[in-house]
Amino acid sequence: MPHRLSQRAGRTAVIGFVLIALLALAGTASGTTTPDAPTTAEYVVSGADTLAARNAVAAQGAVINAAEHGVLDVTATPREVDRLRALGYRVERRVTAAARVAPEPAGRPGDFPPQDSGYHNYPEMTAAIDRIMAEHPSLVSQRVIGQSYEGRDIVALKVSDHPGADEDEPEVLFTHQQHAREHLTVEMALYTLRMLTGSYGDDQRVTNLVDDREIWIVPTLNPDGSQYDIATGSYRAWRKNRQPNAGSRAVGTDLNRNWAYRWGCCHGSSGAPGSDAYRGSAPESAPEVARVADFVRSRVVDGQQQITMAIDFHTYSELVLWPFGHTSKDTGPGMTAENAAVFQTLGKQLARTNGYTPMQASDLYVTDGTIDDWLWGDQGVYAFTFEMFPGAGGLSGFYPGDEVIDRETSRNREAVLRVLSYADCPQRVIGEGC
Ligand code: GEM
Ligand code: CA
Ligand code: CA
Ligand code: ZN
Repeated sequence: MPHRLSQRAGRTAVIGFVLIALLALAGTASGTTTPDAPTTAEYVVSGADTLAARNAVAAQGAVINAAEHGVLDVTATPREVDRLRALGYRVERRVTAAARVAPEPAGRPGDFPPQDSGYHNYPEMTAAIDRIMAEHPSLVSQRVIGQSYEGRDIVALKVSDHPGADEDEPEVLFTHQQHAREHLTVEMALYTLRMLTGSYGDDQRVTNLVDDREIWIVPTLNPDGSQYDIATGSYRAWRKNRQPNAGSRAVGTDLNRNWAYRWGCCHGSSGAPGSDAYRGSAPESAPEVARVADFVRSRVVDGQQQITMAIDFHTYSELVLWPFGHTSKDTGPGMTAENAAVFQTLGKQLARTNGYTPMQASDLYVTDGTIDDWLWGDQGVYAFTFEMFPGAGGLSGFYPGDEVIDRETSRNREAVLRVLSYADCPQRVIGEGC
């Protein structure tokens, strides 16, 4: 709708929107060479200052990491760069490697650099969860819902007052770290777990929500990529999972292009294994996506999906996004005017609580095979994507220092609680009954 678009135009210009990874630069910066030598690199694309232009860039398979004032930071393969130039865009190699991507001094292999030791690697995350569960056995239970490609456990934590029982209560899903380098999102999961358990019994609002909801937290969907990102002790800026691709040296699928709703439909992902937006060989071809999708489907009881609302956490750009991403239409098949009003009203309300910028996902550019499109389109879950801190920042935006963790996770406290509150009847936000 025109009025929405014009409203947004100004905002969109100043949005740093983040999408994808940067392998080549990271590898070079950290002085490492890997057998799967990256084929992508970071470029600056100018002359792309409209939504149509962003969609055209994304449709070539390039991943748009940020869009500010018509200048795009993209991660692209040489072939994608050729296609962008053929379309008439000016494309320059970005030469300055972000300082934080090759931090000095480097950490121990498989760990964060010493100055970022406040972040949790996968074993540390597991230990932190175990400690919280030991402190609050009556509030948290854990389910291993499957394994990653390399065999790491993917877990779903359940927070509720009777976590061992399946009560007849609205369920809410929080997912984290589909993209390896978005480590702040794991801290968000730990924050939510600590906040809900730590305030239980003290804070009446939290107590009521834990009593009357069943809250699922998947703290990482991509443990393999996460560990790979820090495997050398320096950051690689890895995005995808670590699953090999038949017939290619390029490793990995972009998990957030692999979900089974209108997969690959709309020029919002890539069919090239070397691309950072590679959608995989088939919907749910990534085991991590398949296991989480199976878990979500397992929450259908008596024909009714128990999960009513969800947030999928990413970094960075400080955005609240909602479906659909695969089409720029506001309404249409699978999205009534009332559904769209719920998303818009609640999305704007959530954004007021954390200072992020709200918009329909496709107002940045079209993406297909994302989790929020699948959760809504296939499962009827009111699902949002949050892009956390920072608002802008190139490649280093993925690696804010650990001193921001407390501030930038607690920044989402109110949004998390608000989603939990509306989970019994999301339509209430527009004054409709259930
Ligand atoms: C994103 S989120 C894509 C935006 N669209 C939808 N439907 N959520 C991505 O997956 O590229 C940004 C990120 O990676 O953080
Ligand atoms: Ca239940
Ligand atoms: Ca209960
Ligand atoms: Zn992401």
